[in-house]
Amino acid sequence: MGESTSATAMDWRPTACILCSINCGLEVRTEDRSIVRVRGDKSHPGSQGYTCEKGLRVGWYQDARDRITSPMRRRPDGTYEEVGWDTAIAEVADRLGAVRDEHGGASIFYYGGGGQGNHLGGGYGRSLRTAVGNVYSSNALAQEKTGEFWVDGQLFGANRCHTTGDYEHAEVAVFLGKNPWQSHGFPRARVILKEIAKDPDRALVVIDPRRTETAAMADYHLQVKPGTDAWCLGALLKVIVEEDLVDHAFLAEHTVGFDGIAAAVAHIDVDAWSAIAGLDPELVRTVARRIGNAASVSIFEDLGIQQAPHSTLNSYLEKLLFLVTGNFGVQGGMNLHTAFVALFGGGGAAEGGNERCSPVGGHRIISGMIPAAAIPGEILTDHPDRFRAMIVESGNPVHSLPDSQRMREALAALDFVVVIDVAMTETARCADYVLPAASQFEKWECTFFTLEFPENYFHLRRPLFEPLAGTLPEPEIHARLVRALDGYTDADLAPLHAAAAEGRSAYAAAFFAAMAENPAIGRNPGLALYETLGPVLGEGNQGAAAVWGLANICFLSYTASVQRAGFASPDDLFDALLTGRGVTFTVDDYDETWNRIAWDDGRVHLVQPDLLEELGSLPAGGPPVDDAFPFVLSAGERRASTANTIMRDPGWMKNDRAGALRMNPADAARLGVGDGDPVTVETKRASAVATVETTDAMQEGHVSLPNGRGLSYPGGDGGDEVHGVAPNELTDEADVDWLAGTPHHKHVRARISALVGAES
Ligand SMILES: Nc1nc2c(c(=O)[nH]1)N[C@H]1C(S)=C(S)[C@@H](COP(=O)(O)OP(=O)(O)OC[C@H]3O[C@@H](n4cnc5c(=O)[nH]c(N)nc54)[C@H](O)[C@@H]3O)O[C@H]1N2
Ligand SMILES: Nc1nc2c(c(=O)[nH]1)N[C@H]1C(S)=C(S)[C@@H](COP(=O)(O)OP(=O)(O)OC[C@H]3O[C@@H](n4cnc5c(=O)[nH]c(N)nc54)[C@H](O)[C@@H]3O)O[C@H]1N2
Ligand code: SF4
Ligand SMILES: [Mo]
Repeated sequence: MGESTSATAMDWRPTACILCSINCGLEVRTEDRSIVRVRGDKSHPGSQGYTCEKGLRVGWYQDARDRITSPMRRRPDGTYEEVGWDTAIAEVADRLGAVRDEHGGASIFYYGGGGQGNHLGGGYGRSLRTAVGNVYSSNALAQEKTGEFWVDGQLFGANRCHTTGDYEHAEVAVFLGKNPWQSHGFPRARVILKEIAKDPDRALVVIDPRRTETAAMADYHLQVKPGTDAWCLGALLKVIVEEDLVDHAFLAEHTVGFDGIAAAVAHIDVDAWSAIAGLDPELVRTVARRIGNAASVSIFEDLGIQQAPHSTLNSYLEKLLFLVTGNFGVQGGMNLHTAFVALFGGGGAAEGGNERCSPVGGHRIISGMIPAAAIPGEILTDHPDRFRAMIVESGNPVHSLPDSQRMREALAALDFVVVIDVAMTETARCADYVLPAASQFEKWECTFFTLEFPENYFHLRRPLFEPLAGTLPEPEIHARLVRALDGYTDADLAPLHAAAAEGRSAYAAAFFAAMAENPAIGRNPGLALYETLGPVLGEGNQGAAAVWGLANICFLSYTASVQRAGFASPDDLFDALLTGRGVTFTVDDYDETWNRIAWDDGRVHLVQPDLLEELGSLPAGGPPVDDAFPFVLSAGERRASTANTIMRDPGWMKNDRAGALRMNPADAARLGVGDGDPVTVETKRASAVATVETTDAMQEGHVSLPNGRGLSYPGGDGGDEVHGVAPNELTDEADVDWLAGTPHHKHVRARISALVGAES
């Protein structure tokens, strides 16, 4: 291309992929306001140059043609008009203030705070929540992971005790309702999967009703019938106990309650339970022995069990499997990791918490989150404590939560809704005001998905571009709203401005003193940093300021681990992060896991009576069948061209734009349809038209649709184009786990029929 080498080297700028929780480090080249070239960043400690095909296409996010470039206000007729920022801030603050003053801050609900690539804005949003007196909140984690967090809180004492696998070293890696080939979930997933698959001394186990890309590589594929994991896991545990494959030394030293577990699985008939799960009992025994005899086992549980029947019980049985075999706190096994910022925590059996309930339905609040599926029920009622207003920040609940129709009704019933987003999303179209955010490449940004062990990584990204004209980064939006709502004044900030001018150590002293002494600062630490430390970080760096505070908390929480990573002080860590490259912020020994247990006795408490009771009363014939709806629809499969609703421009997809309904050829033959044919998919809530793709990777009776389809995007003729089925038009808010309220998105009962003649 005729450029000099040095110019080329300078042109590649560090950033990260924003399409899944792994956030692979990228190096990109830009032109004007676009990302034009992408490659993996070899210097990133987690991804080490790795990307999947999606990361290379991340420019489609930055170039989206549906960005909002002005605050939008809804007119009485439902259309939107552009208003200036000063007007929007004044009116949004006014309306939130009015709801707060009339009904109390507890009536203002907060949803979201970030997607797969952006948590910093939600961090700054804490101040807005404080200013309006917000009490109740939720986000996407409360429709997938809260059951698992609750189980962690029981076993280890606190919900923050999150287990992570060590797939790089595991002799046996088990993927339970998880297809890492497509969905990742751990760094360099495809590389590591291939390594395990080709090593004769290691084994890959996949538990999935579908022959996924991962299952096709596996040594053992337990191809369960959809919704029968509790039986499959119960049978595996029974074999391990019955054949004495448990690690007695480990159990004696580190756990309490194993006798209770042995008693609870005694009734399990391995042959019968395997049959219910559609499995050969000999294969179940073989896999149990492989797990029981391995030097190390790591297990990844994900949506295939978390969004399916017996969700929380499944999480519990999964953890018992690695615990009774002693695969915890060891290399290649499961461990408790650090967190740059606690993305979830708040509760656990040893620390109280998990005791609060939602104000209307009395739903269990886990790690501070109301079950996301319960939100409409907290609004569509005349209960005096119902939610009256909602702030949505970087979330698309109308599209992503069960029963989109009900969610739209709920938003319409509120006194006030404000959405902060980059696009006029399905949710934004239900708001009174939409505030346009700068994109994730137009501001300092990061995620708090710091879930690795023994080395853990954090990546603070520099902006690649100025904010698009008319948009603002979230800290600026929050700072303006908080000022309008009386959060703090210039007088509160003056001493911090003065200290910031003197340097970092004077600033630190002044900041921590102000936090303790001045409630206006104590309520708004992130924004106070943004306003006072931010300006001295250098031109364009203001948005990084709150991370200085977070680096201090991280250093205090994990001092030895941060020091082992080579940082002698919080400022050392912060300065490393300001380079905009991924950083290893903690280094641990496997033993460190034991220091992280929250129970006073330092042991794992194995018995959870409610879940053992659920295990004991599983229906003898397996999950109920509904003859009116003979298919099980998994609504929301991860594929090569899905990325939640982050990519709105259909142009980013290389294939499968319509988001095919995958189906076994025998089912298709019975229905008289073939590849590319339209069918009607009906559930008890709604019906939709989908396009068939036949594949023997699906078992009979099981069909699947991808996640993230059915988005509106401006088409060529000025109108909106929609590609594929929005999965939650078909789901029901009532189909949820009894304990955690997680929805059964992977297990939606459906009826399918061929669309013939004029209709098609
Ligand atoms: N390409 C891509 N990657 C992504 C995302 C994306 O949108 N696209 N999203 C990211 C997000 S937010 C998440 S949470 C993760 C989710 O990652 P995964 O959980 O891996 O994703 P899914 O494909 O939804 O579900 C996993 C598997 O569950 C299986 N399954 C369905 N029913 C059952 C059942 O009854 N039992 C069992 N055992 N399995 C069942 C499905 O066949 C599927 O293979 O992916 C992340 N990564
Ligand atoms: N039926 C079914 N439903 C599902 C799933 C399923 O498998 N099946 N999967 C579920 C899962 S696991 C998840 S995690 C959720 C995900 O669903 P959501 O949490 O709703 O999130 P995302 O689709 O990731 O989109 C986040 C929002 O952030 C916006 N955004 C992007 N960049 C920025 C920014 O810089 N600032 C701001 N303010 N906004 C920005 C995007 O436009 C989008 O509206 O979906 C869930 N829904
Ligand atoms: S989608 Fe995930 S695995 Fe793929 S490049 Fe992006 S962050 Fe990496
Ligand atoms: Mo997710």
